[in-house]
Amino acid sequence: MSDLQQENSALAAEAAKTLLVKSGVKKFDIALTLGSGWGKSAEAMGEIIAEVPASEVPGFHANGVIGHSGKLTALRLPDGRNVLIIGARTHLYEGRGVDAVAHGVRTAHAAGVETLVLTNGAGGVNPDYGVGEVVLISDHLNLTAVSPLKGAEFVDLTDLYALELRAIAREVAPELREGVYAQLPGPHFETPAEIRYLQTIGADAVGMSTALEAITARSLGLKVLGLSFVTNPAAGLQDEPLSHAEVIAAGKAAESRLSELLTKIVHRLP
Ligand code: 8IG
Repeated sequence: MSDLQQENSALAAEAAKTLLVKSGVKKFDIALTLGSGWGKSAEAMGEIIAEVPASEVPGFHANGVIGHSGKLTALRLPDGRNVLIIGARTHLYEGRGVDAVAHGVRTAHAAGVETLVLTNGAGGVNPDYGVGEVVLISDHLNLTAVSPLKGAEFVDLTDLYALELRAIAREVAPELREGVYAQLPGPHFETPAEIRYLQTIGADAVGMSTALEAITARSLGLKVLGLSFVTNPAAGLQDEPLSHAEVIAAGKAAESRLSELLTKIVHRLP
């Protein structure tokens, strides 16, 4: 392991220890990262055993984006498994670098997690997608021009979004369509020309998270499930300009539906 990687995993181990001590559990089994629209999803899933502000966990930052909670929550599922809810995702556009983006996933791994559920709010690139639709991520396009990995770490990303977990999600919600998620660095939305380009190269949804986290997770041996909540048609696919307010409103409208869906899926995870 390189010095840089050692630093990353030491910080993750410190963060994991803080979370385990504050929650009084030996390990976490499942971790969830909640994106735009998904913020309320945790509450119905299990019993809250601890809520920790991001500022109290080494390497985490309250990111100040409305629609993101800025805290980490420990839950106990009805079957006794422990879930870590990461409501404090760091985005690449915050400018803290790719290690800060990967830190939540590294922390989950250091806390014992083997299964990771990544959720996000996304723009619909596929013109068939409706606002409010949830899409099961089948694959991604990492268009950030960076990797969370350093050195000669040639990680295979075939079936990065585990077939087994996607099958479970479809059993719970047969209406879910699968699609390819493109991560761009943001923070600006795309131009209509960029959306036409994304359509050409095979993207169905576009956002500013998830792909880098999924790569980190795979490098650590975690199983990944990804879910996109379509909050807006991507640029040029509707008459109005895009706004963050639109994203927040779509999230509010879908809150309880997303919570129910995610609860059902998490309860069925192996
Ligand atoms: I929510 O249309 C959400 N996040 N890049 N484009 C990008 N990110 C997004 C979008 C979108 N909607």
